[in-house]
Parts: sequence; structure tokens; C-alpha cells
Amino acid sequence: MKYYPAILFFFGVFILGCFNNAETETPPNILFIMSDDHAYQAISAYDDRLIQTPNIDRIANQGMIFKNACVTNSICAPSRAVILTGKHSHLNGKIDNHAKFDDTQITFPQLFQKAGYQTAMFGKLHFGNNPKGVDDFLILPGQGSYINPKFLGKDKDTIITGYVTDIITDLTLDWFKNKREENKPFLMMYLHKAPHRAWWPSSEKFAEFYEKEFPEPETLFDDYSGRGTAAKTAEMNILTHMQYMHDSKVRPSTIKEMGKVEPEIVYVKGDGSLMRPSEQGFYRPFGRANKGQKKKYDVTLDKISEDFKTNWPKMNNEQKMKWKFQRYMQDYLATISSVDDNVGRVLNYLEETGLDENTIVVYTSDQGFYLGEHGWFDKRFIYDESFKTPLMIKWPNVIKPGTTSEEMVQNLDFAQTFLEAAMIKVPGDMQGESLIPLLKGDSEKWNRDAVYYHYYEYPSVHMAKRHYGIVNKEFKLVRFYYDVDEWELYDRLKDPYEMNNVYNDPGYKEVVDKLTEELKEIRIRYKDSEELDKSFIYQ
Ligand code: SGN
Ligand code: CA
Repeated sequence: MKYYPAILFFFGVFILGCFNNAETETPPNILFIMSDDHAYQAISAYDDRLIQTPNIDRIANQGMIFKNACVTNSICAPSRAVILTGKHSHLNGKIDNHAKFDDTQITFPQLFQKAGYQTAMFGKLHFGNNPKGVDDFLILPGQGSYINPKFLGKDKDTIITGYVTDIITDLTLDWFKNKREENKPFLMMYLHKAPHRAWWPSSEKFAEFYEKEFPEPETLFDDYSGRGTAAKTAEMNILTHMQYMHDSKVRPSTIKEMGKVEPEIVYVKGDGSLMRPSEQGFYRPFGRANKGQKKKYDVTLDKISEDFKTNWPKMNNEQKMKWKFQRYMQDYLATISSVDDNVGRVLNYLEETGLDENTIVVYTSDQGFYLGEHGWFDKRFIYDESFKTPLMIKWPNVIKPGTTSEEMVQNLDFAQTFLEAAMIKVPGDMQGESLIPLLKGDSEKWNRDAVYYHYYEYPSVHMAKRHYGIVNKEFKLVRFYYDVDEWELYDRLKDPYEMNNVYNDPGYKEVVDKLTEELKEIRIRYKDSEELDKSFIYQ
């Protein structure tokens, strides 16, 4: 009997030794946080002129921030398909928001699940299919709703009362607290709907941000004179295409009372048919709110409508543009403020439980977004604000805190990075590159200097023409096609706002020749072609 304590001690030391040893070999957990349409200009780790995002910044401060991260196709569902399959749109087939996702393809969560990870997904997927490879999920149907959203689940669908950003976080935290199996590493996909149009904040943030005024971008009044047809014909101008009721949240009754105030705009759908804004269910997100919830929005909604009624009749176009820009920023940034608070809740939980020590945390968006640059909202273009996307990754003991990478990395690279980090075999047909050399500071092992981009969704909402191109740190060469055939070249270092297409400037002839050749090569390397393209033509 008297030897028991000693035996227990040695046994304890043995177990601890095994545990420590096991822990160093334990594959890391992955928390993948993605928001929808979150512009890097609206994250203070990138740029603090518009908003402070102290919680999202924590990931950058404790890890690495990528200043040249970009997407392969700047639109929601296609970007998600690229992330999940590690393949360009022309190979995974989800070229635009309308195309069906072929879910017989392997997505990286399936490989994690097979390798023994516990996997979960909460929030916006926007696929039309349920996710494969996740043990637990609750996803929004399509775009989902900001207020009292419906979720699709494995067993049953459910409507949850409240504000979507808070709810997605509650579901994620509930999973961590009550469903996580401690003996397995996890892959958690925590996917926000915010800050997607029509930018409905929580009632508190709506009131708070309505009082703020934001600096305008230098190119708010761009007349597109230095660019081609695509920029001139896109329907994403704040003055011309943003809607007073749907976007700026002037009450429907006020609009009615004032007569005709909305700009005349008709969208062309993917199948070529026309869709008027009213058919998009304008004001619908707010329509889901119950009486008590609506009441909380009333004070701010009344202020907006009062202001509009008094001032709109006196405004010239420049003033209307400025007014709409402020309303846009107030709501867009208010939704981001909620995302930031909620990301903080999840990061706190990881820290409090010590889970953070072996967890890779990623923050990104499905693409960038225009916050008034070139007069625009929305995305789609290869131009910087929508081509680039926020990306920051923290991985304790692997990534040196507070580091920056300027390399050309893409959402195409995520699957391979995560698989390699988890020591899971990467399928040979994935097209990205693991970011792990960059994360470890071995940048000499990274030799990509240009990326490929291809956007398809046209004709469709916002009318951004089809285009493909090649981008390196210095230049961007683009071909717009389908109903035009126009080339553009931008000097990214001399013209960071991309105001002047220098494709026909004789001084850039050598650059054009060299990049045209490289574009041909990169299309071959990634298996894109004119023939493939023809199979993606509508009608
Ligand atoms: C909706 C939006 C568009 C947006 C698309 C695609 N209009 O149609 O502004 O570009 O979604 O967004 S809305 O008035 O209905 O909000 S994506 O992120 O899903 O690709
Ligand atoms: Ca999106």
C-alpha cells in the first residue's frame, strides 16, 4: 500500500510524457473565419481610416497579414467553390453564382473528416447544396437573412430569432462548448453573412453608426475616362445604381410620398431575362423583423427618412452621391463592427480554454469590395479592391507574430495549406500552392510571381463584363470579352488606383508582349482554354 503514491507519481509522469509528446505531434486545429464581401479597406490592420477592428486585428498582430492576397474569380459562390476544391472555377465548374456545384468533387473538409478530424460549419455557404465532409452544420439558405434567419441543418431546418452575426457565433460557441470531442482535432468553418448587401446592422449598431461621418475615397467621382467599356457600363455606381429604399433604407412610405426618386434600373439575369429592383425583394430583410425588433430600428429609420425628405429635393448629383456614400458606409461598417465583436468572442473562448495554442486561425473574405472607390459598390472586377481580399493567419509557434507578406497568394491556395498543416495527403489535381513556406518565413521556397484570374457572371446583376487576366506585383493585364474584345494594362506601382489603361501606350509595349505570352502560358498551366470557355456561354 505504501508504494502507491510513488507508483502513481511515475505513472503520472509517464502519462504526461506521452501526452506532451503526443501534443507536439497532434495535428493543429483549424478555425477558418470568412465573412461575405468584407473589403480589406474596412479592417484596421490594413487601413484604419474607416473603422477600428481590434479583434480581427488580433489575428494579424499574433500572426501574418497578407497584403497581396487575392481571389481567382471575385464573386461569392465561385470563390467558395475554389476554396473548397483547391481548383480554379473553369475546372470545378462553379463559374458563377447560378452554375450548379458538382458535389461529387472532393472538397477539403471531406479529407479532414476522413483523416479523423471533427468537422463543423456554421453560417453562409451559398451553394445550393449541403456541405459534404462536415459532421455538424447549420447553413443559411442561399444569401440568408440578417434578421431572424432560417438555417438548413442536417436533420431539420430551423428559424432562429435574433441578429445573424450574433447567431452564427452563438452556434459556433455552442459547438465548441457542447459538441467538441476533446480527443480529436477540429476543423471549424465559421462563415459570416455580413457585410453583404443590403447591409442591415443590428439595431444598436445601426443607431451608433448613423451618427458617424466617413472620409470619401479619392476616386469617388471617377468618370472612367482612363478605362475601357467594362468600367463605363458596369451597373455598380453609388449614385446611379444604389437604391434609396433598398440600400439607403429610406422608408418605403417616404419614397412613395416623394414620387419618383429611384434611379431607373433594370438588371439582366443570367438567362438574359430582365429583373426590376422591386422583384429583388427590396426592404425584405427588415420585413422579417418582429414588432419589438422593428421598434428598435424605428428611431434611426425615422431620422433617415426625415433627412431624406428635407434634403433630397435640394441636392444636386454630387450631393446625392455624397449622401448615398455616407449612408452606405454607416450601414456597411456597422455590420462589420458586429463581425469584429463576435470574432472577439470566439478568440476569447479559444484563449480561455487554451485551445488557441494549437489552433490555426484564418480570417478572410470570399472577395474584396468597393467602398466608393471608382464610385462603386459591389465586386466582380479584377481591379484591386475586388480582386484583393483580406487574409491573415495566426499559428502559434509557427508564424512569427506581427509579420507581413507581400506575396501574390490566392484563395486557391487555402485547401493545400490546410491539408499540409494537418499532415493530410494533398490530391494531385489541386491547383494551388501551400502557403506554409511563407508562414514559416522560408520565402526562398516560394517562387510564384503571378496569378491567374477569370470572371464569368455576365450578363447579370451589376453587368461586369467577362474577363480574364494575369497579375504580378507590378502589372495587371486583362482581356474583356464576350460582347467586346478589349485589353487593359495597369501599372500597379505608378498607378495604384488603376485610373489609366496603358495597354496602347508605346512605352509599355515590351511589358504587354511579355505579359501576353505569360498569360497564354498560365492559361495552359491551369488548363483554361477558349474551348472550355465556350461551354460556359449563356443561352
Ligand atoms: C445580390 C445583391 C448584389 C450582389 C449579388 C451577388 N443584390 O444580388 O448586389 O452582387 O447578390 O452577391 S441585393 O440587392 O439582393 O443584395 S454574392 O456575394 O452572393 O456574390
Ligand atoms: Ca461575397
